[in-house]
Amino acid sequence: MYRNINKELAKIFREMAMIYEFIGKDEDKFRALTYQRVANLLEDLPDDVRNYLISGKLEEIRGIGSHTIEKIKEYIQTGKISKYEELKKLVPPDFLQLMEIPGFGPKTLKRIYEELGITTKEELIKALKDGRIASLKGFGEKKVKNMLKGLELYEASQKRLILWEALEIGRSLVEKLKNLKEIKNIELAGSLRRKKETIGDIDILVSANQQDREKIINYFVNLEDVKEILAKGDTKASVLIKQRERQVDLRVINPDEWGSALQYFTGSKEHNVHMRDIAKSKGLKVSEYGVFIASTGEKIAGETEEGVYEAIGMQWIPPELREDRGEIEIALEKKLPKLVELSDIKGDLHVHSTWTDGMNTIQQIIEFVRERYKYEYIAITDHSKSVRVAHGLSEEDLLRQIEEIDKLNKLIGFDFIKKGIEVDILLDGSLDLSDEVLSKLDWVVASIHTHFNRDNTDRIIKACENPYVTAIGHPTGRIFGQREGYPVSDEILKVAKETGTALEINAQPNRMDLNEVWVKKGKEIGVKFVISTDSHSFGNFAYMEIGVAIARRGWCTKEDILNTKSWKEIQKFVNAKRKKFGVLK
Ligand code: DGT
Ligand code: CA
Ligand code: CA
Ligand code: ZN
Repeated sequence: MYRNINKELAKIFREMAMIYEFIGKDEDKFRALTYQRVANLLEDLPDDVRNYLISGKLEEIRGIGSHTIEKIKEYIQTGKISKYEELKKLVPPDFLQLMEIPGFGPKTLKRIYEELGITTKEELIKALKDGRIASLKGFGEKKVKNMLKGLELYEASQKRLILWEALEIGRSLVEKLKNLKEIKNIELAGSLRRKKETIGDIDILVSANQQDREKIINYFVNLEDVKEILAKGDTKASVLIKQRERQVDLRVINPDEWGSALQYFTGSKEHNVHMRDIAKSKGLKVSEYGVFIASTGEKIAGETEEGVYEAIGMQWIPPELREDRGEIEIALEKKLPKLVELSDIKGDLHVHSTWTDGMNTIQQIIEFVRERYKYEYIAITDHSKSVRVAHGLSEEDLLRQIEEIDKLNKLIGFDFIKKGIEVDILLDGSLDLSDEVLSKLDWVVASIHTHFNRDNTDRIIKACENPYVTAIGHPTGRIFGQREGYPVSDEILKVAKETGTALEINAQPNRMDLNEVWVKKGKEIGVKFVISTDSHSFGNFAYMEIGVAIARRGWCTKEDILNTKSWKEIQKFVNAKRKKFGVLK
């Protein structure tokens, strides 16, 4: 039975780390670091931690000691960790949640707690607004403004789930429901099937015979995930689940209505409304029960979604396009593009290793990726020197890394690992590493990691004009729940196209940068994109799916995405830019 115990444990270890930081004694700092590391490791295990325990492999992981293993075992056996229960009592309950918010770290909260005696979120907000916190030594107006902004972004991010999180939850529920043999068809519907970047509630659609409905609905509302039943009827139920207290709607329909119900409950509402208008003009009536001839009531489609669209004279429309952004007109002409698919992806061109802030060595990454993915190449793109928190690479470091990659590739027998960098774009738009060293690389991602408050169009344009920059990383800089993107003009699309620079669709779940709106605009003027996971650990490679979803929602075909191409083709793209700028003959 699927249960994301790795995540549950990671959350507990992360909270224990924050509590130790909050207590803030010298000997606690070390514990905080250890637990933070354990949390990262757990979150990143590609398989259930219980399998690691059984096979004895948990002990082998560097950074997981015997005390940690005891705690993990305790949690698996009892559902609790007594040390955690003990530690929790040392922190006001509201603060545990607040500590996740940028600007509200454990040290900040500790001072607010000790110096102002504040113990609840409500009091804290009041003190932020009435100037008490601003007057604390070292705080000030600016910090308070940032804290309030952080809180606002955090609260907004709590209202809707980001796609990846919702997919994980939705899929695990679908897995559980699949235990019921009475279920004939099951599918995630609503915004989750359309792969929207944020998800309000999770919709699950099931088909089954009439007499089995009750059993299915009862099974659903009694799942261990369910915190509260909001509504329960003959054909549907709504619940709040424990994870993030999210609403999940389940609908059970007849097998011969599967297509029309799936179409209806996938939405979007705007798409459905427009589609029904078209049907009406053709003398048809569309509902979740089928497509009917209006005059006679005769049912002409409903069993399959393809059949529903066909009955109205349309091509089947991929769910990601169903936003009434022109897809209906084009489907009537039967001219929809063939959207890029996850299976088209041939490699990942933004990956971090232990050379900077990644969790795994290049060798470990090679083994993992080659075992799990059918990739033809990946690029190691660690940070450059000015990103100090990530221990960025200097020119010399990078030359050493190039040597190591050469050695590793020799062992593999071909150049699987491409030599890359995520070079920092400095404030004046120049790059953090010399052209000379960049010229030795196969792939250069240039990214902004500082000065998020200014309009950064100029920096990005200047980076595009460097002959060696092959892609701009996370071009708008937004991070869900933490910060809005910096202002940047869509002039960068034009410049990317003209200079032959690719733009990244960064698939980190809290980035999704570029987003679908940018991608669609860029695609229309011929910009090339690269979908990258920006992996810092094994689990991150799976985010490729998110990036592909953004590309699909931006109407991209395989042709628009560079990393659907062979390395030879990518090299042509890289060299064309170098030739254009006269650094390659
Ligand atoms: P969300 O949950 O805010 O992320 O967005 P959706 O699209 O999942 O919306 P939701 O959960 O309210 O409804 C699921 C689908 O059901 C929606 O995409 C289309 C369909 N639907 C719901 N209400 C209506 C309605 O009033 N009219 C029409 N035509 N369709 C509806
Ligand atoms: Ca929904
Ligand atoms: Ca819903
Ligand atoms: Zn990166």
